[in-house]
Amino acid sequence: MLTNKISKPSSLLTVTALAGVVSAIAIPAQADQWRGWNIHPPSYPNSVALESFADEVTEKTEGRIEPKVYHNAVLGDQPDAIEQTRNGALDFANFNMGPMGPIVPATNILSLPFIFKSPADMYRVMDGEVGDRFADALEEKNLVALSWFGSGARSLYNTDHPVETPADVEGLKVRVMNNDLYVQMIDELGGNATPMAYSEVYQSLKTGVIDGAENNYPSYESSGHYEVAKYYSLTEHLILPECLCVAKSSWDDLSAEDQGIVRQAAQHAAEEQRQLWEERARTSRQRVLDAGVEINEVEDKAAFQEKMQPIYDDFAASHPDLESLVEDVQTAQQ
Ligand code: BDP
Repeated sequence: MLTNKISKPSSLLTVTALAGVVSAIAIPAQADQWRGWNIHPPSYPNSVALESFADEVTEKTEGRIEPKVYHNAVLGDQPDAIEQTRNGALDFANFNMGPMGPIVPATNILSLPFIFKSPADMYRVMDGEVGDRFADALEEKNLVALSWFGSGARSLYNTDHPVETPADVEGLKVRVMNNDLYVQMIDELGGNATPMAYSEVYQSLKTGVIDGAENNYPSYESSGHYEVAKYYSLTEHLILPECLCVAKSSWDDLSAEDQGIVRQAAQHAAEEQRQLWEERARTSRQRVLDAGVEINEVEDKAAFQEKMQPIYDDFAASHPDLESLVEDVQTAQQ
């Protein structure tokens, strides 16, 4: 008879050992559940690509990593989400480089108006050695940029009139993303800049807190801003890259094999996003036209470009260490 011979400590040991066996059977490999931030609705090109990223990672790691994407900024606004990803509270995200400037000064180069000649030039620069230097700067702030998404070109829109010359911006209250550089951008044109979260723009346009904002076709359309701000003027002043970024702490926890899988999935996601983007930019343009939006070309873009010169001068004066990178971005497009 075993019963009365088993002392308490050893029976506890048995229970603990058994529990270990049971849990080892129930959860063969502890899945790493990753939380991902996304600002856009599920049908947006970036959202679809992020879902593909999540699926590919889950499949290829055989469930060791299970990324889940939270759309529509339910996990917070972009500046908040950047902080949360830097400190590891979030594991991955699709971030625009605009609101990154206050944290990673080098990325402000990407926000210098008209720095990129076209979206194709932006892709070429970011996919090459120059792009790697931006990724290095991000990594110093605990964000691992695995691939670059596109976001077309941003143009000004407002509730009142077409913008054809810089003088047409005078006195307009224009929402910008959270970055002092954009405040200066609107100031130089004689407007009043209001940094504001993306989620607040629709209501603020509607109630007249602001007169306008600036964005690409897909965001102008999917956010509904076109319903209230009917004049879309093709200034195309910003061509901003976006990253698929992973929190450094989450990245460092991965085996080399899983890092390879995650990096490749991020690259596939960027390819998909860039393709979907082209289609969506076209359909968004058509949707806003059908809704009665007035789109105007800006004949004299040089007039806007000239107004931006003080931003370049001030940036050079305040960041002499970044001047060579500014030049490299420019010469890589020649
Ligand atoms: C969209 C970007 C998004 C920005 C948004 C904005 O994809 O990341 O947050 O513009 O204007 O085009 O805030």
